[in-house]
Amino acid sequence: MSAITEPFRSKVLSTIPSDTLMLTNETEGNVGFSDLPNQIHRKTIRKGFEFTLMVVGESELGKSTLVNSMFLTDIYSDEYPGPSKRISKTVDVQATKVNLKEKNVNLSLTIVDTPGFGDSLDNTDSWQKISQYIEDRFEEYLNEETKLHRTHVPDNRVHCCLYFILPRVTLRAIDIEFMKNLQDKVNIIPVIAKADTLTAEECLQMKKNILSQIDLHNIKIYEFPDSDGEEDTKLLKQLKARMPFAVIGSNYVIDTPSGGRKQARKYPWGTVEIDNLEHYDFTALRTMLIKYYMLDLVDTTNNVHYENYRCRKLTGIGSEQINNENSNPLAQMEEERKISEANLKRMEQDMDHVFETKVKAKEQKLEEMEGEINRFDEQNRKVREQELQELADKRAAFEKERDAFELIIRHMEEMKRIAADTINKETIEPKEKKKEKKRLF
Ligand SMILES: Nc1nc2c(ncn2[C@@H]2O[C@H](COP(=O)(O)OP(=O)(O)OP(=O)(O)O)[C@@H](O)[C@H]2O)c(=O)[nH]1
Ligand SMILES: [Mg+2]
Repeated sequence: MSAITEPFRSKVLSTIPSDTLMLTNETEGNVGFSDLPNQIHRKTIRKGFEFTLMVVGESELGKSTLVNSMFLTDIYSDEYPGPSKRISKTVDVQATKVNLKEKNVNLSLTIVDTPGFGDSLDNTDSWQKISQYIEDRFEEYLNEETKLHRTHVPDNRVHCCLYFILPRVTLRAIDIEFMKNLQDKVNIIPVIAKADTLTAEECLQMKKNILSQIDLHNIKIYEFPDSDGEEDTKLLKQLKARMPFAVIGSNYVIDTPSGGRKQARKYPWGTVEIDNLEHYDFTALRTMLIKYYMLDLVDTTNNVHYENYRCRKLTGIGSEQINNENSNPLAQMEEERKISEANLKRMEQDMDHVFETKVKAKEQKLEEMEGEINRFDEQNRKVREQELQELADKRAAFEKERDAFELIIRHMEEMKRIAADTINKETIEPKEKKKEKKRLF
């Protein structure tokens, strides 16, 4: 059935100049809202996507290698190594941003690394800085969102946390503690790191152990949703059944006999392609995380974790606003005064915190700039020294040449003088001889 009645359509069409009519037979009979998905598609393509992936796990578990392998890019390289290679290994949180493009789609990817996690002798509370980082990003987002003038609210919230587990039989206390404390703040996907160090049976056993421990401790990890697209349902179910993913990563690429190129790990006994689903779950993880559920991770972050945070934040303020109807007006005023004071104090603390963060960021930037300037100065100094040396060499060469030239000049003048003397002598002598002759006569 047509959405516009025929007489109305004729009326509308007759008011439009004929040369501007672009309707084809195909679009006639539709008002156009069937094209909304395409509009959304075009709009989102134009805007691009933002995604933040956090990697947590002990040093040397292959976090950076896996991130490189997953996004087929050198986010970390010899020139720009992972944070643990650049900074001291205390639990710190470091974000690296890269812009990726695949076909026409732009992805602004932020990788958040946590160098030093689990490296101390006492790892109690090593999750705290990470938790704080996640909350700080929520707070930033909340502040941006509640601004009077907001155009684009940058989304730096952590959308997914890959938690790397040591390839050893079961979870350790630190793993359980981390997941328990962060489960309500971020989508956690546990992965068994360096799975090539386990036999197939050990790997299977480890997966079972991890799942039962997660269950036992009531830990909420990210649940990939059930697919509703008929085509992929079976595949996604199979991939999901592989959780927790046992992964390997590699920065090496080999040429395959079929003429292709693949990321692989080389061992003394042979080569393993990291995307071989027969052995490892790298492809399962990448497919689920990037191809199918990246937007779901963003949505869950927004609708569940961020919403939780907002609620916690708002009820934190609201719970103090207890309105005791039975109290007398003076007591009520006193109560309100206390609430205002508490709110003021909280705002002050928040502002202090924002200020401190900003100061820290500024200081870090200044340090970096100072480093840059020092490097620049050092370079300039070396260039100047080299130029001075070259100038000194040129001056010495010039002075040598000048001395030689002056010697030649002096020599020539001497010669000239001798020649002049000789000529003089020769001109005086004949005259004297003539005089003598005259005297004789
Ligand atoms: N056997 C094996 N080694 C791996 C794997 N992935 C990475 N490695 C090696 O492990 C070492 C550490 O890898 P990285 O990717 O730097 O590890 P990381 O977790 O980022 O280390 P930090 O940044 O120091 O915390 C490197 O020598 C890698 O080649 C893997 O899947 N299996
Ligand atoms: Mg690293």
